[in-house]
Amino acid sequence: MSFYTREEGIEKHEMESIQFARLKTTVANVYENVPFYKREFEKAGVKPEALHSLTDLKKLPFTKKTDLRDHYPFGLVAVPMDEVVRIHGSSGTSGKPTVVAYTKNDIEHWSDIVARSIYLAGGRKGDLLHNAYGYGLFTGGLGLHHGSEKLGCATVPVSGGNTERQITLIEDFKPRIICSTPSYLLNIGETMLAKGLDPKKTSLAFAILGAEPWTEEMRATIETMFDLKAMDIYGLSEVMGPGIAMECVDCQDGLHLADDHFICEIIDPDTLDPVPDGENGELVFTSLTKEALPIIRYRTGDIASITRERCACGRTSTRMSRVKGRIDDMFIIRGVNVFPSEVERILLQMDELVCHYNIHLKRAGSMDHAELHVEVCESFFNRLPNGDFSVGEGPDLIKKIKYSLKSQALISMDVCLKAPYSIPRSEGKAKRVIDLRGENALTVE
Ligand code: DLL
Repeated sequence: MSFYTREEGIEKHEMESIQFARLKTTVANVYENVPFYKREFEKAGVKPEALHSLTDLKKLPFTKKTDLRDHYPFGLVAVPMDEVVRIHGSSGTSGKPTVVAYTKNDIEHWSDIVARSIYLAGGRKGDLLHNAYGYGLFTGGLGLHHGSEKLGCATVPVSGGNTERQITLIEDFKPRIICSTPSYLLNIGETMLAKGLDPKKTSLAFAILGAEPWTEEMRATIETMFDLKAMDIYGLSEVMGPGIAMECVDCQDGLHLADDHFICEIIDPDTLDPVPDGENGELVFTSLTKEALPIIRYRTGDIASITRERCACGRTSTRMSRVKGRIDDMFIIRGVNVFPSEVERILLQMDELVCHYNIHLKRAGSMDHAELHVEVCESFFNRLPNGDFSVGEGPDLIKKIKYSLKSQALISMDVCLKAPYSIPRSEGKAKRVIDLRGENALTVE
């Protein structure tokens, strides 16, 4: 088994001593150089000297998204601004972005981390990599780009959108690897099929998919559609960008965390207590090597679990599960907590449906209710008289969907079937929840 770096295979205790040394440096750095952290540490009654082992990390206060917003744009930067060589931002849809900064060394480390991630996914020097993540403030495009070049791949910086051109370049350049959101790769595949092209016949062997929640069912759909292997990549701009964790092509069994650069904790988002390995909770990250914007115990709002068991590929890194969703995307219908990914998992078990759906949240009186809009596949649609969902097999399919949601996940939703291609396609992060409840109506990405 070949690893990209030695660190991927070292024993836990050796990794922990690397982590502890780096943690001490990071904590001393933020205490000295970021007034916000000095204040927060003082409020919590801790000094950097109080760190005697990794377990002391939990004495430190959490950092939240609002802390980054409150110090917009550069209030949490720990180095003089003339050492900053790059600025990125979060992909929020409204208001000001959450800003993050990088030094030259930060970009070097990030490139190494992403190069290792691409290697984990099967990429090798000399491969051609088609990068359909958006270039810009979003970290997806440039993050994958620098890692790909570092690994030695011929990198095609296509960015998101212009699907026709994506297809032309895939056909002509014959890339071995594609990077995009899962929903956008599905869109590319469908567009190929509509043009009479067979996605199975492309040169693509590996897909590096992330930036939004997706499911094993979606993986199966994409892998079959393109005849490739699809791996999950996780990251967030506040902590660095893509590459914080990456699945290996060998096992596709959880995402390998970059333990040498980040410490991951899982907490109960209500009590803030640690959650045992294997149980879902909120992911919290502390950076270990970042210079421009080191971050301490950042609450991501993402729900997942971790395991410290060695992967069958031989790597010893901590592995995290697929992200189930963000706490903010979760909605409560009749007392049941619902993540869109749970709905997706159930829908994709039905041959009559395709992976294009969204959930409309509405308020009737004091009650919230959810309406699922989901597309049927073409062959089902063609069997309906005049495309009318209220006759033929339509009502039975609605009943079947409602029953599956209720019996498998206790979810009660109204169901509206939609004609093929009637739900807007994603060119980046798919919009799964459309909140139509009153004044604060918003669309959750
Ligand atoms: O989405 C970074 C990224 C780019 C990751 C390309 C992977 C590939 P942000 O725009 O800051 O950064 O959004 C971060 O997206 O907190 C998660 O809620 C979600 N997310 C990212 N990757 C995954 C994933 C990038 N693999 C937010 N599965 C995170 C589920 C993901 N959700």
